[in-house]
Amino acid sequence: MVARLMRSFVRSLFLYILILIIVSYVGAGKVTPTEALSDSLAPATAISSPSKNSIVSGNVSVQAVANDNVDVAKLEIYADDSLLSTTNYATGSASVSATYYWDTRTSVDGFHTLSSKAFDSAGNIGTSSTEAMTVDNTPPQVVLTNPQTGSTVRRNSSISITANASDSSGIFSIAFLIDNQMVKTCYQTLSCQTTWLAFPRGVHTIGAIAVDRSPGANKSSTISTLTVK
Ligand SMILES: [Ca+2]
Ligand SMILES: [Ca+2]
Repeated sequence: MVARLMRSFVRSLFLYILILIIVSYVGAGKVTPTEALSDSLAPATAISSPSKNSIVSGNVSVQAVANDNVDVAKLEIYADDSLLSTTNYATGSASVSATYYWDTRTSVDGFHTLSSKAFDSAGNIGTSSTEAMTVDNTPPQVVLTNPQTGSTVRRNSSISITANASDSSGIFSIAFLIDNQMVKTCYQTLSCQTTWLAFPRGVHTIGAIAVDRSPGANKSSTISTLTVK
């Protein structure tokens, strides 16, 4: 009798302990089948090229990168708020990149932004920070300030040739050509000067070419004529 009671007590105690273990294990949220499969972490993404605050012109290679704890299913690239490209990836691609060739000539010159958006296969969305860019497809302005076109000078006189240039991206160079021969180049300056000994007699051409500091190296030129008598 006592032995049966003891066996019953031990069996009840064992069951009680077992239930306590199961309740505490599940209650603590250690592992449940649903949670083991879920993914609540959004992918991280960024514009990796061009670097922020770049001056861009012409065709620009825009690169975005993304990574996720499980996988990146899709990566989008945006200019301002317009979708430029969508790239899809195979299941299990945890680290990805995408490239889009952006023709900046389809955008007006000035301030623009680039950003990216990454989606994982669980539907989480990660958004990059917004990177500022300046589009410059406009050639510089250049003016030959001396000599005045159409003027006449004496043979063997010393002629000062001067030009000014300006551009929203800055000036890379100003070059002078006399009768299509390069005679002088000034760099990183808005004005350039050289001296020419007027020779021989006849009509000569004096040209100035300015190049801006955009990656596309936009350029402008102007030409004057000068008669040496
Ligand atoms: Ca994820
Ligand atoms: Ca420019």
